[in-house]
Amino acid sequence: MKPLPGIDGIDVPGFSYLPGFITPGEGEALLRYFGSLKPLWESRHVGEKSLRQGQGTRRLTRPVYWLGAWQFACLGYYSLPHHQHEKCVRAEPLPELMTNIVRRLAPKLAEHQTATEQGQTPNTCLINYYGSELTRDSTGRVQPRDYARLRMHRDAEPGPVVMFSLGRPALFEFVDGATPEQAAHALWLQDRSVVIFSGAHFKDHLYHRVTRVLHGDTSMMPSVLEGFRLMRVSVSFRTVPEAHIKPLREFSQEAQAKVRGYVEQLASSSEHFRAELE
Ligand SMILES: O=C(O)CCC(=O)C(=O)O
Repeated sequence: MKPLPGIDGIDVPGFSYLPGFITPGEGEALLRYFGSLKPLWESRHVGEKSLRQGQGTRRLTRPVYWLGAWQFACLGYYSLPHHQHEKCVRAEPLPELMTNIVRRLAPKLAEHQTATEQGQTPNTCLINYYGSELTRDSTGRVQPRDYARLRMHRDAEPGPVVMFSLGRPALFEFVDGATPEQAAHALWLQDRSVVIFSGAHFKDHLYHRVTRVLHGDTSMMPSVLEGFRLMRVSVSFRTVPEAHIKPLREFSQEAQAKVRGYVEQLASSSEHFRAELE
């Protein structure tokens, strides 16, 4: 199926695409803010069985940063979407810049919310940094390796998913788990666009993924990690029950030990995580 180019808006039950919803000024300010964060390239949780079978940890396909609550991969976020205990570590709050845009989206969001979800606003988000890792080959030449993709998955948090896109266009696909080789819907997400999806078809039945990000001029993208060329940033907002979000010190010793290395990395540039460690 030929992907839609992402130039025109889309509004069908369960799916809205709003090109240019984020203003150029907001887009620049968001990129400056994302550039001020130090994302983590986390490793996924590996179950006991996989460990026994000799499988090591697997790195996520891209560096990430969470606001509101950090749902660490090594605590099982990606492998156990329905587990809620010891999953959400209290993180920095969303900046006003982001909450203002989400507030402007409220009327559209309300169209996607069920009667019991009305009035809820997302309280956490995952910032995905898509790009190429720059490594040197044996002759010293820089070899970019394109990591700009995200495997098929569903977001398990309740309510609609809201996503921002900034930077190079990304091919976003919905797929049926029974036939993942072909996309059920495909769309190029353009710079400064917003997507909202919800309901039985788009959120609960289909999976979604990012299969590629277009190469091209990335001069407006900030540099966030050494040896990494950033091409695109996406933000997916979620609503997590506040009762599930805990400060790290309230986690078990075992869970704290799993994430300590990451929190130490975050603490080197985050006041919030520095305080968490103390
Ligand atoms: O990068 C995107 O546009 C998709 C992000 C996404 O699916 C997610 O964060 O769960």
